[in-house]
Amino acid sequence: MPATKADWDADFLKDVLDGLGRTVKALPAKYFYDERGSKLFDRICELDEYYPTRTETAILSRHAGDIAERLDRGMTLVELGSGSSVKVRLLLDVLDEPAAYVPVDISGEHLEASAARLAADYPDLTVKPIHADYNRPFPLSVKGGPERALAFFPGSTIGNFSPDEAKAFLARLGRQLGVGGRLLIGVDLKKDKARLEAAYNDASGVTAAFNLNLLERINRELDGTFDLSSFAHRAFYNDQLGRIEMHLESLRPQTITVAGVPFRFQEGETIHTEVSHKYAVAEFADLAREAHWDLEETWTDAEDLFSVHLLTA
Ligand code: AVI
Repeated sequence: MPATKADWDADFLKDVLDGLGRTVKALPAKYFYDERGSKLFDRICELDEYYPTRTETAILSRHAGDIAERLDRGMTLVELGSGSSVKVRLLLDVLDEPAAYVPVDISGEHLEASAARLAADYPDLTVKPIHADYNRPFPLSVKGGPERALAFFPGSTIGNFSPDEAKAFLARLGRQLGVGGRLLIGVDLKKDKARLEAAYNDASGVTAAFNLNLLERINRELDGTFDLSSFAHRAFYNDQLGRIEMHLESLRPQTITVAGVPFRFQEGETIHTEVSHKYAVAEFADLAREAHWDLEETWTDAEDLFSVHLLTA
């Protein structure tokens, strides 16, 4: 994990130069989440078209008691990509004397502010934020051993990995927690294409702003020269691969530079910025099994839009 701000910037620069230098240009989606990007994502979660957040919240609210009953007293709750730490409150409200809450997030300022708010609202809870990219190993110690560890990975963020990456990530997480560790994970389900595409093409343009903010961030932090008005947000469902793809399309032929390095764009050429895979319940169960997790329970909503799974390592 990068240790200092300069190391984070060096990683960002390296990933951007590498991604824009490819034949098919692509940027890692994790860089969406600077301060502004995190706020835009919070707004996405409240959009009418973006059903995952409210559907997952409803599932968690409805089944929180059932989830808590399956867990021991004194669990340490580790949230991967904790963002604003909103949904976790549904669990903290019902868990039997949780020992600690460990929010892990790549966005430092957002993490500190959210952790401070949560600590103020749960004065008896130990809150230990970790500023880290949870895709890489980070130090984690759980009082009482693996059986007391509950990783929480909501929001279908697992969909932002390819299936192979998701499997590797889950296998690594299982090893990190140890045998008996638990995982509560939200996974967006396959559904009607129009519904999926509307969720990533909202009428008020918040998702477009979220996508374009990546270029603004490159301009600001890496001395980039992107003209934002000459790139457009594109999002569509790829049926064959079972995923939403987000791209930024160049609206004209142009050359931009990042830290002085030039990159040529054809008109219509895109930068692939995100994948968001959707899984049938059985597909996710297979993937989890291949990553050495046992599926304990799955909860869905009445429309089968979204799923929440409890797994044991
Ligand atoms: C964080 N992640 C699960 C979101 C998703 O739906 O894939 C990110 C997002 N991108 C555009 N809208 C939301």
